Amino acid sequence: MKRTNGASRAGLPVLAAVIGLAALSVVSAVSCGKAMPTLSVYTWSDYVKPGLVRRFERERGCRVILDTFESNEAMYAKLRAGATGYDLLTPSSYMVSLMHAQGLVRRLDRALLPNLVHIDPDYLEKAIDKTMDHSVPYMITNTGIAYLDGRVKDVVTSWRMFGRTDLRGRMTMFNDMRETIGAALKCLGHSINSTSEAELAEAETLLLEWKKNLAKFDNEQYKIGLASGEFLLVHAWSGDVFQVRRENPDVRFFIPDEGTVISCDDLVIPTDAREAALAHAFIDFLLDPAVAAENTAFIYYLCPNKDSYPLLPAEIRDNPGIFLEPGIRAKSEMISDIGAANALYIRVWDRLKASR
Ligand code: N2P
Repeated sequence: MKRTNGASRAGLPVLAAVIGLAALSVVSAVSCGKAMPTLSVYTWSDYVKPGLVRRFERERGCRVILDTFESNEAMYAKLRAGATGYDLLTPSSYMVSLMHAQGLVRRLDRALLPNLVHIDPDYLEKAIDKTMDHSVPYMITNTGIAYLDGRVKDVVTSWRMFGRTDLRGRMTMFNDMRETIGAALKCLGHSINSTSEAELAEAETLLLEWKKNLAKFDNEQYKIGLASGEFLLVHAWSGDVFQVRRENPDVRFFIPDEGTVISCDDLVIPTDAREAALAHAFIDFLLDPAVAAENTAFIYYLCPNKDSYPLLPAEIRDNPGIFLEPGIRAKSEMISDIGAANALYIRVWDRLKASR
């Protein structure tokens, strides 16, 4: 009896607290009788600082759900297969032009995006959507090669490293048609946007030779694999490499002398978005110079936001893998939408993936 009474006396405040908490969470999930708005973002992995997402959720009283894709083509295929429910996407610019041509993305409402004034005009000059009609540049990626210092001998800063038979089984290249064919084209002195059948045939021959040395084609696990020493040399995106350098200081990165792929991933709102106003609010939040600098300092990709540059730590401002040297930049290119010639790339890619 005593124990029961004691337990129930102690239990009452606990019960009241539980009911109170439950009531609170109902209040916070419902505002003015409406469910809490949810922003559904479909993006690359490790591509936004989690603390900033939480800050936006708090400030706007909303939830943000992040779903990830590993390549532009995989994202596009999923949308074409009927995936709906996304409010914001971050495809690379060449994929944005294709999606725009197909009516898959909305024209942006500039009145909701006052922070567009911070975008770097030098970048916009080279951008495909120069007026930011339907896309806003989010992050710039430089593609290169990462390796483990002390574990790879005689490093030459060239795409030819993938031909090194002594590294057989310990290297990876991207599971990304345009990036990987682009690397071979660049190695051969051709454009990453070549539409010449002869040049693509040359690239295919080179890739078939490189493939024998690769452990796999991969876009996400490679960085952990490099940090752990499973892989010694990998085809890599700049920010991913600098993120894993926190775990293994022997990780090194270079942009091959032949030049490379520079990509910009853009923020776009799909035509069928349910939370377009909230998507605009999130874009504008990400473009605030202080937010952009904090995001870049965490993910190590560069947001082309001119007013964020002075706020970046020296480690980022002086990093030639993030701000490319002019000579390398001049030899590098952005992937463009090559229209019908894409079929040539698909054929090369399919044969490469099927080869043994
Ligand atoms: C982030 C992937 C980088 C985006 N994990 C490639 N454009």
